[in-house]
Amino acid sequence: MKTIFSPLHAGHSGQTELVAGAIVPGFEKPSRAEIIKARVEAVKLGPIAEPEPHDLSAAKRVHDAAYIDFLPTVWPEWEASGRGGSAMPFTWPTRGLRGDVVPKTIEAKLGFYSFDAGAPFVRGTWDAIKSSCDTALTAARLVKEGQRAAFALCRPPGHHAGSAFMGGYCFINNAAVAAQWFRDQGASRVSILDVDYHHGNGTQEIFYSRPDVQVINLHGDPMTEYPFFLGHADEKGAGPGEGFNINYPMPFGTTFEAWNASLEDACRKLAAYAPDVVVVSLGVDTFEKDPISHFKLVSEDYPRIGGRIARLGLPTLFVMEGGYAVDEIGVNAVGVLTGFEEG
Ligand code: OKP
Ligand code: ZN
Repeated sequence: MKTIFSPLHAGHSGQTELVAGAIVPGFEKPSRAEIIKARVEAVKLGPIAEPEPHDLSAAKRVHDAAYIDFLPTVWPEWEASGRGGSAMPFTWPTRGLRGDVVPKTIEAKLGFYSFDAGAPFVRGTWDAIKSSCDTALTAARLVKEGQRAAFALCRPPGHHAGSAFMGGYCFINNAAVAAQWFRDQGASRVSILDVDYHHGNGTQEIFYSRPDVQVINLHGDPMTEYPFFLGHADEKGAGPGEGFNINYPMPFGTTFEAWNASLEDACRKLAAYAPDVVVVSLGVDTFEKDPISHFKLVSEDYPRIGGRIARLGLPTLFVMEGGYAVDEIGVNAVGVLTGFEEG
């Protein structure tokens, strides 16, 4: 299958994050994408091409227009204000505060458009966000034009970004933008299968009241795992979307056997929905050696995941999300893709 990759991801580099009370270098770093790209080349998965630029109208189909227009202003305003380090918020309009007035200070605007401090900006961040979204849209077009599958090697990831908020390394929800683009191109139904270790809260929020996009998530139980405030099994969709959101929260220590039982159930529900296309939010932070996660999958499991997805027999867009064990991220992510091609 063809891979879409943009070198502009590399400008989103040197961000810092807060971990257990300490400011540390970010886990979501450029080498992640470079190592996956090197593995795509090593196993000869297929050609690699750069994304075509798109205007922001596709992103605005799932995100608030003011939110999208805010993103390119963040770094210039942060820098002009004399602030240093990575641009990130400190204050959020949580319960008891006003969430209906956009303040004027850049740090406060970041709080207005975030759910955590986990999506830091540096100088190259906007160009990386834009190229990541373009990567998903360009790969989506390959699938629309008849390819069985395509790989959007997106960085930064997207599944924590909601209609009007960033967080958890995510800014634009690449998978959601692609799913909506398929709908706008004539697909009747789209399924999003999110196998990243973390719950895709942004994707869930975007499609929660809609029957035309089925959202399925396999992830660490939010009672004990980030993003904590969404991802429970009783979140099944609202109104016309009732029944079209499906969550599989799993405990720390989950091995492939138990994880795969959830995948099997998910694939049956997906097949019953009979979508025209599947968008896979592909995270490999379920890996046993992932530095921020707590599942126990091993490298041999990833091709089996790809094989199961292939047996759905549906056009499939893979969109890269998380995975922080950089030494094995290429083997694991591309393992899903080679397993798909052999399945
Ligand atoms: C992004 B993706 C703070 C820990 C927060 C954020 C994880 C974001 C994961 N001490 N970690 O779903 O892989
Ligand atoms: Zn994750």
